[in-house]
Amino acid sequence: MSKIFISCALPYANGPCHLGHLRSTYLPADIYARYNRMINNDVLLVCATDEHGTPIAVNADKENKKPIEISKRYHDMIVRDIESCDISLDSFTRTSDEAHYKIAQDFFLDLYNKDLIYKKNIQQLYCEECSKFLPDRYVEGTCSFCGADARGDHCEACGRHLEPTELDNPKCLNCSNTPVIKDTYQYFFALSKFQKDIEEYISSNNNLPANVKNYAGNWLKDGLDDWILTRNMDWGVPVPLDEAKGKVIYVWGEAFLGYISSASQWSKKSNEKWEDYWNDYAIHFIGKDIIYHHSIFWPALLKGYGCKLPDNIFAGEFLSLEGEKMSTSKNWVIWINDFIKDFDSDLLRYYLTINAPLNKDTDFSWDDFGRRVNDELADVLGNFLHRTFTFTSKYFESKIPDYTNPSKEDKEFEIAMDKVPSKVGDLISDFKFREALIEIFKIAKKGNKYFNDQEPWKAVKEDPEKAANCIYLSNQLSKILAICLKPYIPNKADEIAKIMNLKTSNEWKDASVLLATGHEISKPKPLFKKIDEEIIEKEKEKLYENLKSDNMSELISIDEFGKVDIRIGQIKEAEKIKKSDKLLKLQVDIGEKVIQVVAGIAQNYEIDELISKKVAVIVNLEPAKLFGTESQGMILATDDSVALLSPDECKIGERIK
Ligand code: B3M
Ligand code: ZN
Repeated sequence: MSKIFISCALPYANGPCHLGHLRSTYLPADIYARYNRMINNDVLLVCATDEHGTPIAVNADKENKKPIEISKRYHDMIVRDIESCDISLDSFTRTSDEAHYKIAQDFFLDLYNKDLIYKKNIQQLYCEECSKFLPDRYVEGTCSFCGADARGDHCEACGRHLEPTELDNPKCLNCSNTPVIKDTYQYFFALSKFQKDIEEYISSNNNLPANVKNYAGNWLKDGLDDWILTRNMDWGVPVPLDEAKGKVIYVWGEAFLGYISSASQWSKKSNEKWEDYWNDYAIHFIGKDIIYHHSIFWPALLKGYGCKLPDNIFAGEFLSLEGEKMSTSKNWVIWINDFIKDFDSDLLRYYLTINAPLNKDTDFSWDDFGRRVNDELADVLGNFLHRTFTFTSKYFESKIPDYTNPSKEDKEFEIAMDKVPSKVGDLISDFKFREALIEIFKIAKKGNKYFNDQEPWKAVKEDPEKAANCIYLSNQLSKILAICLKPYIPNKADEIAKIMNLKTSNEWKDASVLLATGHEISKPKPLFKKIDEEIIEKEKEKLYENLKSDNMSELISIDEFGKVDIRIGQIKEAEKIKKSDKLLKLQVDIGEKVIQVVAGIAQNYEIDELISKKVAVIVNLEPAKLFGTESQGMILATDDSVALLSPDECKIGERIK
């Protein structure tokens, strides 16, 4: 038995969890943890909420609350979300815990005493109105390289780090005044000293998957720069030096220690040493956007401290939604809590795993979700189990029948299913979670075919031995399924085990222990219901409605509301937008040109009815993309009707004041 330290990236306590978090991080970590427990490895699965950083502090300011109130609110929601998806964490703590502060400060001091953290004079933006320096998100402006809106010292659009002088028109987020550049100092981590070590770590570690190696390799090529490790602000872990009043450790400089502080709080309770787990095998499950932090920055910090580096880093790629990038600010997202209200978490766990391998970007689509639940969970898996169990109870008094004189087909089927547990196990060990699940479904499909071919409903009268063999083997496979599915869909797997009265289904090796003839099963019940198309349609509508009603204004930014330019336009063409029940793509003549506008009016008008109608349209908007379709304007509409104007009332292109 070996010990395994597994961590999930720490979610920011700045919002609840959505499907993206689940797919890239928690679910794969949980599948891996559950499987390893089943093969009797000793697993420690840890996580915590990441509670510092400027976004949380800025949100607190906005709501006139303390940051800890905000982070507590979201911590509680995240706990709820994670529990509702059965992520089997051993410890889930907070980076605002006292234990975390102590560990993070000791770690900082250790590196400081080794001169790996040093003080340096720099210039930063300072708001004279608010009498404070403006770290990260506390300042907004435009990037002097690409002209995009940028926050703090980083431009999201071009990905550049920005020096204070490289942010044009900077404004204090709090008071909108223009900050000045002022001398100050911060502490830096001597990351550049670790170039060789990290190169060696990345190139010699054969566990690391290709995406991690590639990303890390690219950054290493450019040479590592020292990292600024502190900020002037109140919210965070204070820099543990008397001279550094008013400074905190940068959130990324202490968040990693959350893995350790979570584990050490677990140690206190369990009286076991988390270090034993870390030293045996440590793996981080993360999203691909934080590969840099985990493959370079964190190993360098650990190296500096003198600690063993993680054995593996597993980075899940992104999940999009209905073909578009997820965006919490635009509410283009499915929150776990909303999903769980309508569907079993196991359905979600299944879909997010089978949908694509983790090392590929993938998409959540409601239609595809419905299809997979119906065609795969219900028709393949559910059908096989249900017919096996009902047949057992109907014709064999709910008892596993004898297995005698197996036919060629029986033997072939038996051999095929015997191989499944080890094949699936090997794939999971190799992080091929989807491929392993596909193997499970392949054998369930085979089971259905075997059952059909044996025709036990006929055989039971004509050739009872044949029927008995079929039901015997089908039950053996059902048991294998109950066990092999457990890392993926733990609740459903337990339901199968319950129907089968399995005494042991917690260990992988149970899959290879045969059910004895005469073993009695319980009354069967259908395990997977099909989802009606109507329900899927409703979910889709909800998604688009939420986007439209609450967040249209964020999709389309008008420079200043007073300058809005409304013109009379005439609809020339209209067509439906795929995947949407409400949106139409319109070509609107506004006099000097024809513009394309996306409008959510499909339920209220027939397409024909709209052609050549005049409408009021805002024309000076930045083009926005709605579901892959560019919109260059916005039709003025009330809740359910577009402002259609009678033809002779006004001229095309005329401006409405
Ligand atoms: N809190 C979340 C993220 O960037 C960030 C992870 C910290 S892991 C130490 O996805
Ligand atoms: Zn200010």
